[in-house]
Formats: sequence, structure tokens, C-alpha cells
Amino acid sequence: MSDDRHSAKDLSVLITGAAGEIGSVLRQRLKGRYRRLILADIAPPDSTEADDAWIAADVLDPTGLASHFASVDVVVHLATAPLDASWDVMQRVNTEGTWNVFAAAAASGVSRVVYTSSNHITGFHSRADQLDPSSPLRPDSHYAVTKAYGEAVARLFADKKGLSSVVIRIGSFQPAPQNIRMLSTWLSHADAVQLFTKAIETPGIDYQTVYGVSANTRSFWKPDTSKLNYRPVDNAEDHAAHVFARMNVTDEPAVERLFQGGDFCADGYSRPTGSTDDP
Ligand code: 15L
Repeated sequence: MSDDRHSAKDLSVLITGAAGEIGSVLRQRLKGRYRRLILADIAPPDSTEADDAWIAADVLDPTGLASHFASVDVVVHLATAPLDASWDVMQRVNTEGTWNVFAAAAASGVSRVVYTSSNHITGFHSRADQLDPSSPLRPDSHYAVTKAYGEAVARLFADKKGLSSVVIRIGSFQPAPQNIRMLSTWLSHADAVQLFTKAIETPGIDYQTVYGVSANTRSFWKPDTSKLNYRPVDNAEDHAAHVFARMNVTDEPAVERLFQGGDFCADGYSRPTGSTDDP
């Protein structure tokens, strides 16, 4: 796979899961930026604009994916199972589906896959720690385990097939931070657009992982130092007064308050307290 892209205008970009929350923002903000922007989802949303290039694509259909990826330069793989999906659906869409996307991309000559992972892949780290992409995985949920699988697939295809991959561990993608945890994890829409744009366009990347987070004073994750040169501008601290007007620190249940993953960690938590590895 060659990584000889020249400028954004030359690129043909396909987004899986384009009807979802992140996809809906990207498809509006990236309109007109690329030679082609192909929007893929199981079914297009109810309201689409006439010039949107929608296709129906299922990540569980490898043959269909291969045909859609012909002459695509970059696949942005957003498609994911809903958080409340059954384990059967979640593992199929997030593991089998992600494998299918990378395999079809490699077979079709796609030069890069941008894979959306999640901050929950390191959710069981203490909130007192500041992580970078080399910190150990401590997934906090079934969902996070499937994202760990996806990151492993991305690494495998980079190492074995030379398929360039950028892995984005999305924080809390919201118009504004909704609670105290999001003062650390917030990813604004504008910063997300900057990050995805750089992930799509920065040449010469073999494999790179980055936390998708704004320039939050309380961030759990260190600023990006990679070749991507991601430089977020929004800071959740600007919304802190509003958040604290609605809740106190003690409103967060004790287990949520300990760990970066918050309620994902608390869900089903039954570990006895007092063990040596407690944060
Ligand atoms: C995620 O990975 C989820 O997809 C999203 O719904 C939020 O829970 C987000 O993380 C978060 O950590 O706030």
C-alpha cells in the first residue's frame, strides 16, 4: 500500500457509520474538502442533502465492502454497535465487522484506515494519572474490549500489509461537557473535525494512536506529540462553572470518581476494596 497522497483535494474518502453522531458532524464539516466523500451506513438517515453521496453498506458483508472500497484512498471507520447492544451484536459488529473493514481495505488498495477506538480502552486507570498512547490497556467494559480488538487489528494490518492506520481514542464527543468527568474527557466538535482531518490527510504515518480530547485543563491524557500535530483549541474549563452549578463532586458515585472510565467502570463492579492495586 503506498502513502503517496498529495493534497486533500486529491483524496477519495469513505466514512462507515456516517449516519451516527460523529459521522453527522464530519459529513457536514468535510463537505467539499475531498475529491469524493462517500457516506456509508446500513441505511442513510431520514434527512440527507441532495449532493450527499450515500451508499448502503454493512460491515458484516465483506464482499460488499470490497466493492465499495475500490478506488477509495482513506476509510474512516466509525461504524460501531450501540453501547446497549447485546454482546452478540456488539462483538459481531465491532470485532468481525472491524476485521472485514481492514481486510477489504488492504485487499482494495486503500492507503489508510482511520479507526475510531474509545477512551474506555484505558478506563480503569486512576483519574490521578495522565496517560499517553503507550500506557497499558485497562479496558472498562465489553465495549472497550471490542475496541481493544479493533486496535489490535489496525496494528496487525499496518505491520503485515503496510496499511497505514490512525487510531483515535475518542473521549466524550459532545457540543459541551455535560458533567464533571467530561471536564477531563470532552472532545468538542471543532477539535474532532481538526483531528479527523489530520488523521485523514497527514502523510507518512505507518501506525499512530491518539486520544481524541480537547485542550482541557483537567485532561486525563497528555497532549499529542505525534506527527499528526493535533492542536486542539477548546477547553472544557470554560464550561466548568456551568457544570458545577448543576452538580457537586460527591454527586458522582464513589467508583465512578476513582476511574477515568466513570460509569463504564462502575457498571457491574464487584472488586473487593483494599487490594494493593487500587488507585
Ligand atoms: C464512548 O466511547 C462512548 O461511545 C460514548 O457514548 C461516551 O460514553 C464516551 O465514550 C465517554 O467516555 O464519554
